[in-house]
Amino acid sequence: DYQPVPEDKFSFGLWTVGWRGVNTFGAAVRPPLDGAEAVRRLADLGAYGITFHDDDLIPPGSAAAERAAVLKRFRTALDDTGLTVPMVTTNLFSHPVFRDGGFTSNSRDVRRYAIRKVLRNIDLAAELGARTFVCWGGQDGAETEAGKDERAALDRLREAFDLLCGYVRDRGYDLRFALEPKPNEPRGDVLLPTVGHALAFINELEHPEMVGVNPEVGHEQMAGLNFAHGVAQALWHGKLFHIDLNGQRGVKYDQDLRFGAGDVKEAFFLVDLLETAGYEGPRHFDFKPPRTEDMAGVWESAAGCMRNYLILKEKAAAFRADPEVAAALAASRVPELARPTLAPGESVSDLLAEEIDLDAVGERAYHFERLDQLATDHLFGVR
Ligand code: 3MF
Ligand code: MG
Ligand code: MG
Ligand code: MG
Repeated sequence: DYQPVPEDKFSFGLWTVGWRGVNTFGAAVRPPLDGAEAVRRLADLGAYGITFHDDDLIPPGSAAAERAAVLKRFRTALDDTGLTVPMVTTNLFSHPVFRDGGFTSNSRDVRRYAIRKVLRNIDLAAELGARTFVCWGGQDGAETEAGKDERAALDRLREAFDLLCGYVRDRGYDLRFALEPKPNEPRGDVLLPTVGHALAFINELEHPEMVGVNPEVGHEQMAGLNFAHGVAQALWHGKLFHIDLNGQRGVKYDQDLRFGAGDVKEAFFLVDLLETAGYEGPRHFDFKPPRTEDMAGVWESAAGCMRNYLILKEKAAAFRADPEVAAALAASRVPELARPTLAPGESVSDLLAEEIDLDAVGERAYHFERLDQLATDHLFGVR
């Protein structure tokens, strides 16, 4: 049971199952994972897609022949398994040239190189049929205020996205961009720290319709924010182009736990939201199997991400179908919020003419605790 199938649209970054466990204080603990091997293993587990940074798949500095050979092996594995590449992304953070960022490095030659690197990768994304191109600008940030002109950085970021959107249009690619916000790490402060910042930035672009967000569970939680609320707002703006699912425990370093580990209750309401709000994109896992694991543990961890999603999906559906929950929702006046505050044809004068019994309405309770306990009972499996 809870066996994933391609229709569930689960996808994984090659850099997740391929993470060798290097951290700030520790060396690699696992061997490199070949891209074609990852494709076969993920397909066996029931996933439908694999995503990658250019450098995850093709070792940086590869000669043209080597690049072609790697791609051929990867494509063969895709063809053999039916796994897709729904999203591609670019590494603008590992190489030392990106120590002050990519699109917003103070160095103009680095910015030009970053855009070039992305343009080449966009061609590859289109070639592989990807529909979403994620951009995470992890080194675009600062540790100091004096060293970075924030407003100029936003100008350069806008310049980069206007250029990239123009390129995609010129080439006629069916590709949209998704910005991935993160508050900090690796930089002390990262540009576009939250979903809200990213949504506001998108409005300033020449082609805002081509750009959305790729929120990550742990990233919003690192800022102390409610991830389900952030995703709800992205959906409300029609901007949830992609999503990075994982687990995080509170405001600390980016843990990238498997999905379901971390804040389980928020995960429950996130799945409830995705499954009821009409999100049709990939359920993409961006996690890091802990360095305590060997390769067998990596595949256990990957399977756990999908298993937990499917369990939560079942629990959330049961919560929504429960008549007692329906009654509790009504008692909490949840459906009433969907009613416009003014009825059709009413005007401000109707509103001004109205009286409210402040004493009586002030005594009204909302019974959210009972409702929330019903959700918790479903989550705990006792209903
Ligand atoms: C870092 C991330 C990134 C992005 C990736 C895709 C390395 O915290 O989450 O993973 O998801 O670059 O754009
Ligand atoms: Mg992350
Ligand atoms: Mg993370
Ligand atoms: Mg991510």
